[in-house]
Amino acid sequence: MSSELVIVYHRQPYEEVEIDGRTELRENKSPNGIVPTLKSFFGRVERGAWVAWKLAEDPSAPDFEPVVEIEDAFGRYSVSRLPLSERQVREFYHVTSKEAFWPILHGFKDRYNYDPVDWPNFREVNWRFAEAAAAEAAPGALVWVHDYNLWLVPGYLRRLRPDVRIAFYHHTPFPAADVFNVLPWRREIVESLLACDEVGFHIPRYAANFVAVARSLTETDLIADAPVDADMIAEGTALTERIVPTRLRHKGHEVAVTVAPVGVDAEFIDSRARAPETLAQAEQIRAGLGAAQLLLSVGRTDYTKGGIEQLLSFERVLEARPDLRGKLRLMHVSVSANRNMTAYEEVQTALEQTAGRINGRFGTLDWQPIALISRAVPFEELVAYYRAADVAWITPLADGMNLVAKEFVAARPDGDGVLVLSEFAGAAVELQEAMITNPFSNRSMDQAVLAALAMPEKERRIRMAGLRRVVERNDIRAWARAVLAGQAGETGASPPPDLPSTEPRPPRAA
Ligand code: GDG
Repeated sequence: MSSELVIVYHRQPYEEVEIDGRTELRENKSPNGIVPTLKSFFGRVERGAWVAWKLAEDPSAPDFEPVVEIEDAFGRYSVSRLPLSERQVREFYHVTSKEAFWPILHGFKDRYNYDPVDWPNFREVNWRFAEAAAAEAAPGALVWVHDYNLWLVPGYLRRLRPDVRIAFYHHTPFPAADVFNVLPWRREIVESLLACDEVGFHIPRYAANFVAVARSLTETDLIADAPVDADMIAEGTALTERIVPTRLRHKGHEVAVTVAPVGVDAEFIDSRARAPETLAQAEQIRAGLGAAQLLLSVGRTDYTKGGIEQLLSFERVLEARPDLRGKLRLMHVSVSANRNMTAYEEVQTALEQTAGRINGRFGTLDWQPIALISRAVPFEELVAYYRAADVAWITPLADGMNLVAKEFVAARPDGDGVLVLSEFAGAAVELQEAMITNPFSNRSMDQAVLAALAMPEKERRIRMAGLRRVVERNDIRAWARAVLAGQAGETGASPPPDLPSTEPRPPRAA
C-alpha cells in the first residue's frame, strides 16, 4: 500500500517471452502506443503500480507471482497480475465488453448482444481490479483507470478506499443517451463513474454525451461549463460541439469532466520517418508502384473501422473512372486483435471476399488494385508506408480518436501527402485540414478520395503543414499535460508530479 500512482489497465505493461522454459519480461516491441506513455508517468513518482490481468489455469492457485516488482527505464513500479480463468476473461472481455458495450459505445444498436452477458462475472472481475488497486494505493494516491471494460472499478474503489483520488479515461466514443441507455446496467455504470474525481474523454462531444447520460439517469447537477477552444471546432462537421461541460455535482461529490485528445509521439515518428533506412524502404515501395498512386488504409479488423464500406467506395471509383485502372493501388492493412470472435471473423471474411472480388473484376497479370494485409506490419515498416503513400484513407464509421491518422501526419516531414478522414473519428475535430468525408454517404466517400488523388501539390502542402502543426502541438506529451492538469487543481487535490517526458530514464540498479 505504498504507490502514489496506480494505473489500472487491462493489459500488462510489457511482453512475456518464454526463453528456455523461463518467462522473461520484455519491453513492448513497439515503442509507439499508449502503454509506454502511461509507463512514463511512473518516472516522476517515487513508486508506482500497474494493475492488469493474466490468464491462470486455476485462479485460486496461479502458477505465477501475482505481484512483481519492476525496475526499468521508466522507473520503479509493481505490477499486480490478477489471475483470471479463461472463462472469466472470455465473459468479461470478449463477451460483455466486446459484444455488449463496444457496439453501444460506437452507436451500433443493432449489433448489441445482451443474451450471453454474465453480469455477476463482470462485477466480480471489476471488483477484483478495484481490490488490487486498493491494496497498492498509498493514502491519498491517484488511481487512474482506463476504459469501459473497467467501468465498475471507480465505484468499488471508492467504497474500499474513500481517501484516494480516482480518475477515469475513456478511449472510445461516449454515445448519446438514447444509445447508451440501451444498456440495462446503465445506472450502475454511471453511478460508478460519478464516484470519480475526474472523468476524461478525447473530445467535447463525448464529455457532453456523458453528462447528458448521467443527468438522464441520476440527480446530477451541471455546475460549470466552458466554451470549446476554436482549435477544436471543425465547422460543420459531425462531432463538433461549442460548449463543453467541465464540472458536475452528484450526491454532494464534485466530478471534473475533462477533455484531452490522445496524441502520438510525433517527435519519435518524425525521427523514424527521416531515418535513412525508412527513406530507403519508402523508395523501394515507390519504385514497386511504378507510376501508380498509393492509397493507404490502416486499422484493426472491426466493423467500426468501416473497412468494407471503404472497399466498396474503391470499387465504385474504379468502375466510374476506367482511366484510373492500373494507375492506383490500395494497400489495406487490417489486423485482427481478437481472432476468436465471431463478429471480427465475419468482418475479416467480408474484407477478403470484397477485396477478392474487386481484384478479380479489375485486376490483370501486372496489376492488382488491392493488397489486403492481415498480418501486423512492424511499426518501422508501417512508417515507411506512411511516408510512401499519396493518400491515407481513414474512414471509420465511429472511432474514439484514431491514432493512425495522426501517425500518418507525423510520418510526413516531407510536407506532402493527403489525409482523407472520416468526420466520425474523434481526430476530425482537431485535424481540420484533412479532407473530411462522411463514410455513410457514397457520394461523399467517392468524391473525397478522388479529390485527394487529384489534389495539386500546393494545396497538399498547405494542408499538410496545418495538420503537422496540430499533431506536433497536441502530441502525447500534451495529452499527459492535459490529463495531469485535470487530475490536479480541478479536483482540489494536491498538485500533480511534473510532466513526465516520454523519453525513458536510464535504468537504475535494483
Ligand atoms: C482505441 C480507440 C483511440 C494498426 N495496424 C498495425 C499497427 N496498428 C496500430 C496503429 C495505431 C494503433 O494500432 C491503432 O490505434 P487507433 O487509435 O487507430 O485505434 P484502436 O486500436 O481502436 O484504439 C481509438 C485509441 O484507443 C487511443 O485512445 O484513438 O479510437 O478505438 O497506433 O499504428 N501497428 C503496427 N502494425 C500494424 O499492422 N505496428
